[in-house]
Amino acid sequence: MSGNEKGLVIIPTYNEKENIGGIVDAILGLRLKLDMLVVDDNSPDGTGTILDSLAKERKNLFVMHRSRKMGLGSAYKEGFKFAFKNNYGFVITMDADFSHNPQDLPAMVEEIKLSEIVVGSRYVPGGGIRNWPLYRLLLSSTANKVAKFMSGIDANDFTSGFQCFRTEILKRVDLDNMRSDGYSFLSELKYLLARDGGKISEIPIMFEDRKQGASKLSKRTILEAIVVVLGIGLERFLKIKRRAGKRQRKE
Ligand SMILES: Nc1nc2c(ncn2[C@@H]2O[C@H](COP(=O)(O)OP(=O)(O)O)[C@@H](O)[C@H]2O)c(=O)[nH]1
Ligand SMILES: [Mg+2]
Repeated sequence: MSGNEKGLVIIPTYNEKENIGGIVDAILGLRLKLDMLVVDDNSPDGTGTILDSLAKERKNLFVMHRSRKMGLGSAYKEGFKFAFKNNYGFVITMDADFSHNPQDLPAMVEEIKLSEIVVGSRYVPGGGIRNWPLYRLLLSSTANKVAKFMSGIDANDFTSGFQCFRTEILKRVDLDNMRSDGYSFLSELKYLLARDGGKISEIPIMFEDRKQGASKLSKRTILEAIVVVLGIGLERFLKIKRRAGKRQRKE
């Protein structure tokens, strides 16, 4: 890749007024070659209005306003399309609530020079999670282990929302026909890319639960995401079994 290439950080927001100013400045303050696109779903707490005034003074910040809460996955899709249209070399997905530490961005930007997909991973040595309730820890780590085993894909954090993709590789995915629009979108995306030969490289991150504002994810959504991860693993697992069965019958 050329060293002059620009990346786009995409952040979806819903009611993040306590975090948004801080995260925008923490990212732009790194002085990396990064623009930011925040996709706000008409947050009732006024996050969108704050963003508009921030964008007036920051030429690297773009804001997309949607009319209602439409889910994380669809926000990312819109962000990816913006990146295609504006010829960014790579995109990074991140949360607004500081669970993903902006200080990890320099390592990610370095790594994407050598890889197609970089995942900020909580489940590699050096990575981890701080302050999550036990049930979320258990659900997340188990789902990720099972997904790795069943999918045969050498990655340890399918559900991580902190990741970086080369734009070229994202263009190969049929975004409009993906099955998930919500939280599970990112797991499905990583699976589809890796299944088609995309190389995932992981860097360790410490995920910290938000200090301000509330999580937007209900227990139901979290469970749904885990079911999708397991479904992905299972689909592949069954295909391998079926193929093995056919081979045996031939012999
Ligand atoms: N645009 C948009 N952003 C969302 C939506 N749901 C969650 N978010 C944002 O997605 C990120 C992750 O959500 P969060 O509630 O922190 O999830 P958790 O950390 O897994 O509990 C945050 O930046 C949220 O503001 C949504 O429906 N639309
Ligand atoms: Mg969060």
